[in-house]
Amino acid sequence: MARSAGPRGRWWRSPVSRALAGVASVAVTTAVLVTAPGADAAASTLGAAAAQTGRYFGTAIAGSRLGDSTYTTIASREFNMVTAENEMKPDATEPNQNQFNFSAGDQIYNWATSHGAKVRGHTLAWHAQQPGWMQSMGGSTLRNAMINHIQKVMAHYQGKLAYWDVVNEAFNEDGSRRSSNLQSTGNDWIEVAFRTARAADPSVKLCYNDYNIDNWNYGKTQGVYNMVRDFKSRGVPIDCVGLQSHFTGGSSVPSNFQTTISSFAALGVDVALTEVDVTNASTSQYSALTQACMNVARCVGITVWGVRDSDSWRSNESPLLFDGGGNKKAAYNLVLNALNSGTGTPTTTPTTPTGPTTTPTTPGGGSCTASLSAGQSWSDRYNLNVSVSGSSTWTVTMTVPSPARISATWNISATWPSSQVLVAKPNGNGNNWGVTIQHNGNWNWPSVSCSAS
Ligand code: 9MR
Repeated sequence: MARSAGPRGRWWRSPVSRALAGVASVAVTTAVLVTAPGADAAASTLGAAAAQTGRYFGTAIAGSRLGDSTYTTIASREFNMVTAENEMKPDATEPNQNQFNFSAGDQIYNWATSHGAKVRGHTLAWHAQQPGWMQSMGGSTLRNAMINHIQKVMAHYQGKLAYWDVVNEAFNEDGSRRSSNLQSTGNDWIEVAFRTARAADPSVKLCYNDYNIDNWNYGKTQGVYNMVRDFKSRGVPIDCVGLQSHFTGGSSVPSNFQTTISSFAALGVDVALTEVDVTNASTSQYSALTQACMNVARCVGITVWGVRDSDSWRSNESPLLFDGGGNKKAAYNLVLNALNSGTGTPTTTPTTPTGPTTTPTTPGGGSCTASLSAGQSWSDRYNLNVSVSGSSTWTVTMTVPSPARISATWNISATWPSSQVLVAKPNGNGNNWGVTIQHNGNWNWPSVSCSAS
C-alpha cells in the first residue's frame, strides 16, 4: 500500500520540522528525512505502525511461554514494548523479606530487549500478589517494607525500563480508596511510593495503573483523576496514568473513552492503555480504542494483555488479536489500519516550538561530530535525529536542559548517569539515531559532545 502523501508525510516533513532542521544542518537533515523508515509505506506490524506516530504497541509476556516458538515468533515480530505478566510483581521479586529474586523478571527483560522491545515495569505496590510475609504486615513495618521493596527493585532495573507501574489498583469503584494493608498504613502511602520511586530511578517514567477508569463519568475514574491532579499541583512525581482497558468480563469501550484519555493527558501526564483485551475481540471496540489513543497526542502507546487467545487470563472470551493457532484475527487488521492511518492528529493544538536556542551541533573531544536535526514535534514532546560522523566507535553524551527529560531513544545503547544526561554508544544499527524529549516547558535543545575511541 504505497502512499505519496498523508499524515505520515507530515510526520517527517512538517514545516516545523523543516524550519527547526534548518537551524542545525541542512545536509544532515536532508539525509535523515529522506531515509526515514516508514515515510512512504504502511507498516506491516503493530509495533512499526505505532512507531510512525511516536507510539509503541506492546504485549504482556509470560516467562513460561518463552519456549513456545509460535508465541515468540509473533511476539518478537509484532510488539516493541513488553510488560512482564507476573514476573516483576512483589511476590516474584521479593519472595522472602529483603531477599530479592530477579531471575524471572530478568528473563523477560532480556528477551524483550534482545528483540528490540522496551519494557514497562509492572508493578511495585499493589494489594494483590504480595508475598506471604508482606500480606500479614501492617503499619510502619509495612510502610518501611514497601519503601525498601521499591528502592531495591528499582535499583536492580535502574536506567533500563521505560515505565514503572509504581502503584496498581488502589481505588474502589466509587472513587474512594480501596481498603488494603497498604492503605491502612496511611492515606499518603501512594505519594510516598511515587516519591521513593523517583529518588530510586529518575530515568524511568512513573505510572499509576488501574482498571475501570475508562468511562469519564464513572466514580473510580474521577477518583483517580482527582488524585493525579492533586499530585501534579503539589509536585508529587507522577508521569503517567495507565488505563488497563480490560473490556472483558462484562465491560466494553465507553463512548467517552477519548474524553477520559484527553482529560488525564491535560493534567500533564502520559496516558497509556496498558492491559487491553476485548470480549470476542470485537472489531468495532478494538478500532474505537485504538483510534481514541491515536486522537490524543499524549496517549503514548497500547499494550494488549497477551499474544494469542490461548495466552489470555480470560481465554474463554477470546479477547486478543491472535487466535490460539497464532493467526491474525479480524481485529488485528483493524488495529493495524488505525495505527497506519496516521491520524495521530492531536485533539489539543500542538504548541509551536520556540527553540532551539542552544547551539545544536557540538564537535566533541575525539575525532567525531554529533549533528542534531529536528524530527516530529507534538505539544508536549519532540524528536531529535542525531547523526554521528568521523568515527564508528563513538560515545555521545547528551545533556538536556531541566526540566526537559529524554523519554525514548532509538538505535543506540543507552546509559543514564542522571535523569538529564544520556550516554549513547552504537548498538550495531549505524550512526543515525534519535531521542524523544519531553520538553516540560523548555524547548531548548540539549547539548551534545562526541568522543571517539
Ligand atoms: O494476567 C495475570 C494473571 O496471570 C495472574 O494470575 C493475575 C493475578 O493477579 O494477574 C493477571 O494480571 C493482572 C494485572 O497484573 C493487573 N491488572 C489485572 C490483570 C488481570 O487480572
